[in-house]
Amino acid sequence: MRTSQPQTIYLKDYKVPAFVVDHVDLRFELFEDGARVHSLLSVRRNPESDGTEQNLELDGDSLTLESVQLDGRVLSEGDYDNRGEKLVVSSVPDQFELSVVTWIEPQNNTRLEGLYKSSGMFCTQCEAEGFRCITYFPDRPDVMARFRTRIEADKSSYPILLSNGNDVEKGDLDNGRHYVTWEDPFPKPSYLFALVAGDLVEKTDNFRTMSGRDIDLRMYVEPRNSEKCDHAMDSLKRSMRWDEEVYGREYDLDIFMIVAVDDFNMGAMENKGLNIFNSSCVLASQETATDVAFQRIESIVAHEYFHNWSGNRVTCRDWFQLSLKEGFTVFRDSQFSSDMGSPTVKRIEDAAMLRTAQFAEDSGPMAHPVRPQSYMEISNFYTLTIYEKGCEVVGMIHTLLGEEMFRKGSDLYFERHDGQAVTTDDFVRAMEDASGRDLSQFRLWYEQAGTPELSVQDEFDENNGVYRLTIEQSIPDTPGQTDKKPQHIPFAIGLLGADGKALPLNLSRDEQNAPTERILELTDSAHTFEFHGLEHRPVPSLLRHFSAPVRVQYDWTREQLTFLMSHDGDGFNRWDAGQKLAIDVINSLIENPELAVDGGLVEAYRGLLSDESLDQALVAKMLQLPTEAYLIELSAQPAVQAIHSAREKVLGKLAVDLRDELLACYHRNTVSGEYRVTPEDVARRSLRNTALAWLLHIGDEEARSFALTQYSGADNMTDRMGALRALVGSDFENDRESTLADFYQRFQKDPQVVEQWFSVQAASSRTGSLAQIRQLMEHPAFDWKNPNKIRSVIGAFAGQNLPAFHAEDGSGYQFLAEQICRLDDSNPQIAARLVSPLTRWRKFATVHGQKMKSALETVRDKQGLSRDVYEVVHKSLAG
Ligand code: B3K
Ligand code: ZN
Repeated sequence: MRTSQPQTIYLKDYKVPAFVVDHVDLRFELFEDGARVHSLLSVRRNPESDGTEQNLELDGDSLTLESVQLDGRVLSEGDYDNRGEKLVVSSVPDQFELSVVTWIEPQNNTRLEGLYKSSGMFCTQCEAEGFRCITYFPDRPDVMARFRTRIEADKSSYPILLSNGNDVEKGDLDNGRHYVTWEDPFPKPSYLFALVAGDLVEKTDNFRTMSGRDIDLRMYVEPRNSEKCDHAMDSLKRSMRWDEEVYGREYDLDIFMIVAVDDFNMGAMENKGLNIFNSSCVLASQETATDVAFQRIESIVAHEYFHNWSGNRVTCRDWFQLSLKEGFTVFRDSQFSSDMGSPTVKRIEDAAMLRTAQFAEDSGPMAHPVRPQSYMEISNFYTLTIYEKGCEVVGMIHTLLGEEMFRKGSDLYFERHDGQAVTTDDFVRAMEDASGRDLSQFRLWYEQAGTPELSVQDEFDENNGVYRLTIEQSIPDTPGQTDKKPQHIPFAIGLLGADGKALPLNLSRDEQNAPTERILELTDSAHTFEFHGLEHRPVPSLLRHFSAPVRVQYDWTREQLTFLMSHDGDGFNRWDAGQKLAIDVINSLIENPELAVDGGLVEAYRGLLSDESLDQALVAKMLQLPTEAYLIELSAQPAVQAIHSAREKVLGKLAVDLRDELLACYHRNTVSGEYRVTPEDVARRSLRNTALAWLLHIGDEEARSFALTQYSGADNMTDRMGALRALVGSDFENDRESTLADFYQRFQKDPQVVEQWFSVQAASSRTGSLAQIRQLMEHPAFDWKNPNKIRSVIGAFAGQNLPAFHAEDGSGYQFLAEQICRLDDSNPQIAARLVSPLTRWRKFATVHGQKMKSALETVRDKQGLSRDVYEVVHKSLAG
């Protein structure tokens, strides 16, 4: 059990390790009632440290110590101290071998950190600080060692024994046991260690690298999942090829393994040569996974694979540098997804997520810089800021340097730091050194928290044909940070003429052949740019491709937005104009619910639905109304029920007025032939399912029969789920109930599908009342030990079923507090994640805010609160 008054750890206190470990020899004896871990460390004093430290300090957590030997001599209890979370060995020599035996109980490990059991198999999760739950070790990323791992277990229950690197020896032991020894030639931090033991089927494939080496690719899954591996395997091969072509990075070991486990705290883990995945992020078949899941799997497989260079070969010096590997790797995986699918759609998805969720984080009590200055529990810092804003920061460097210089920079970074544990500053320096660009001001993106706000004013000087754009930036205060300096912001723009054509952006009177898009670089708190040679006042297209993670304030008229929706040359801004228009219309209904829905919006949507010459993938995105979560984010004091009603009213109006177009869209987009996850087919299925959902929303009888037919006849999960979701979102109560029952009947043996079944109900206001949520939690398929089930019921309720979560009486908040307290003892990481919806209590109107606050207080007052939940709750209540 962790202490309830955790310490804060500061970046400024970083010290190089006093001792380094060159080699680790591990032997695991795995049994049903526990595991014995023998560890032999080759330790030496770090020549880079000041050499004054007499004692060796190793981290440990929940370990039973059986013995300690130093250079073969058994130490007695006076020679070491293992009270608290450390093993301190006194007065050690400069170089020595330390052998430690510990006993652990993976079968009772519900935190899912370290070594634990999931559906009968042993598996590990060591990032960030799980290795210390396996054995005593300097569990910090700047200690990089070579690992040799021998695993011993019962042969019939655990025929497959895996660890990092190459298998170098195997054999049988007495009592029906066997062993396999693995050796990883690459020095690595302990967080990349992995072990798996189970009764798994192996799926194999191979990949020839650019230098002609043959790599064995292996996937290990439970036998019932053996038909769900192809997509991940194909994604892996595409990722390997792409990383060679785009970054010149080749895979380095002879084997690459992927294992799927059902109980996993997050999506996946990039352990060296042995990636471990949450089953829901790797297993797919067309009957059981939606298009969205197929795409997510492709990007997560790529992400973990890309970590082999950005994270494993070059790792983080300390956990404050987490975004060094995460931001860069997310950037790499989004480039990859963009290359594999539709770049515009990918950009829209990334920006929408960032603006909805990261901006919320950045303006709440947990706001922190991309490189934080302090933390209590590092698990709380695997955040949208570290990952997604971190990705945007790397993306801005890419924009400022251009493709070629960026590649020079990444080559230099990998070459210079291969085998090292480094900082975000080292990354930026490599980019500077390779390109000759000065990024000193740019570094503020790593240091300052908060989302920059740009306010844009324009004027047109008719006499001189000059269009003037003034842009001011400011960055709001965040916990512990005020008076921020202006940041270096790449701001992409274009100007449109009355005919919708892109105008040349002449920055001076006599400029020739000016481009029609420019990246303006903002570095001061205010800039004015002049564009010359214009006959009429242009319509500006601002922050194209979402070129920086900032908020832009400009007084758009509805006419300008409608115009940009159909004319902007930048697909992203076309989509964004549609969103802004819809937001404006929804907001006016929130202010005045009696108002009629603006016919201009209906006509704009009619245009989208009818014009088949448009990019249908973009249209599919444009048809999605802004989410409730985003509308809440944008509002200074959100009234959730009013937002919900206004949005529903707009949806209803669009569906009624555009019924013919929606029916035509539904029929036109039937996809025949083989199931493929191409941008075209994904767009068609999405359009069709959106049309269906809208029509069911208004109770259309014809659409109802289409939904029922589509549901029962579907040959893929996207269509089946699309129909189910449409029915769940309708008032056809009997159909809703019978279809949900049928769905469970069909798929009850498949946990990944049951999770989708849970979440479609928990996320909908029609099926996710608090009473219904409690019923779902009583369902035999619900499992408190399985994070996916928690996320699909409790997470979906609090994160997506917003009218129910924000119920007037505060019952949603108290419910969540109750679940957090319950989970805190068994799985603190998952419990801490669930606190997030409550952290923004200050944003909500007093009556709601106070109820959210009191739910937080309920959690705060729980006895023996974990460090994870403690940090989030206390920071949220502070100030
Ligand atoms: N690096 C892991 C995340 C580990 C989370 C630990 N609490 C997965 C990833 O980002 O690739
Ligand atoms: Zn990652």
